[in-house]
Amino acid sequence: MVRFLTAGESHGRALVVILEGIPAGLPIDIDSITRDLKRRQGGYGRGRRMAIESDRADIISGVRAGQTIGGPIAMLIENRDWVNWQRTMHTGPEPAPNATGANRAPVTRPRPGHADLAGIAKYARDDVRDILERASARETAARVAAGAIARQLLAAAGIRITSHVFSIGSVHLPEGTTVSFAQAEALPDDSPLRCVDEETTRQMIEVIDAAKAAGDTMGGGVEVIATGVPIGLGSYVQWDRKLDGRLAHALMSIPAIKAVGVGIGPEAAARPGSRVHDEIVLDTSGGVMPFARPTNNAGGLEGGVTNGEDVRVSAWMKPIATLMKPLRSVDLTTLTESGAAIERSDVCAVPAAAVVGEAMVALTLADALVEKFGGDSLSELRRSIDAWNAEVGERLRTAKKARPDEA
Ligand code: EPS
Repeated sequence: MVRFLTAGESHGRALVVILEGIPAGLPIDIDSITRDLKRRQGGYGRGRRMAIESDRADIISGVRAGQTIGGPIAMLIENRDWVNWQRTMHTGPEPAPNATGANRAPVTRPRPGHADLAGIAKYARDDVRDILERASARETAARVAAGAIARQLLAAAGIRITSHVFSIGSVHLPEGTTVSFAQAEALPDDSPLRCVDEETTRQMIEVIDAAKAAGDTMGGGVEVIATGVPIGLGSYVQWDRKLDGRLAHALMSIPAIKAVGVGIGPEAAARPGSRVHDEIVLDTSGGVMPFARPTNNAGGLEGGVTNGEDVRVSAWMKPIATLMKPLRSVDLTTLTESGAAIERSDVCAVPAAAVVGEAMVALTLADALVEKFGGDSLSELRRSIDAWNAEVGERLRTAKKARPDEA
């Protein structure tokens, strides 16, 4: 089982992640972890915090001489901003004598849309900071570090993952556009919005600029695509083994994600079956299976099982909850109506959500891969993937010949 836990507050000392279940013998490329962390920090519409941070994951266990050794992989990502927060975010009862940064007043006006109000009620805290620090999307840096390792495991099995942004607010890619894996993968790391269309990108930038000028924020939609995924991951036999459900959970758990789609998603409910289901045709071009699917409306998942096509999942993000022109709230100390608290924040973090989405899909697929093919070491895992590919291809190619003999 590939699983992970994160810890850390947005303005605490560091984020921590423990990733478990990665087989031994996987070479770890630190630079590609750093690259994913950097991609998460980018995108048009990010706030000043991203200028302070330059995220790097320090591997502190589970890897030796550049290879995984089978034990839990622990990583630490330091918050550079910590120097400005030591007198507010100290873990001891008092700040250390040499603590730096301001001693900030408690946050008392919960922001609509954030975890603030529900959090203070649930955890019996008075200072909203006790809630927002952990509810912050800063935590997703830890997920991206873990996801970067999951991605390296998947790459060893021939699976690659990419993403793109298809909408910001009401601006979206032209109706009917399908973005191929190759198109999304070709987006440069410094692409402003991870959108494949230039004109749409221009309009998205305009919408973000207008929101910023109005003290407002913007959400949008992202799609994550995985290619090279073997047929047969996940299962239909029990509700919690369905891979579409597991991917939906993984994506929905990203802060601010309000809806998830698989393949054409909600559009499938608006079309007749004849325009939804992907036909099966014979293909003798030498792939693992003698079949092809001319369309992929299902997003590579049928019955909660991968069908060998690209896995395509979408997530819709709401606008960030911190508004520079705040919505109405109530001050918890005076019980009077007042504008919600203003924390430094982003105007739009949809491109970052795409990168976090890649990480969550990578972690979920890595779990499904290890579940199906097992193995404590990479060579063991690879052997069983190769054996499966040979066996499934052979069986499906010969089945039709075998039938007359049986009669
Ligand atoms: C984020 C770090 C945060 C925010 C943002 C994402 O840093 P700070 O609060 O210091 O500016 O920029 O978080 C939120 C929008 C949120 O609602 O929590 C990050 O590392 O991605």
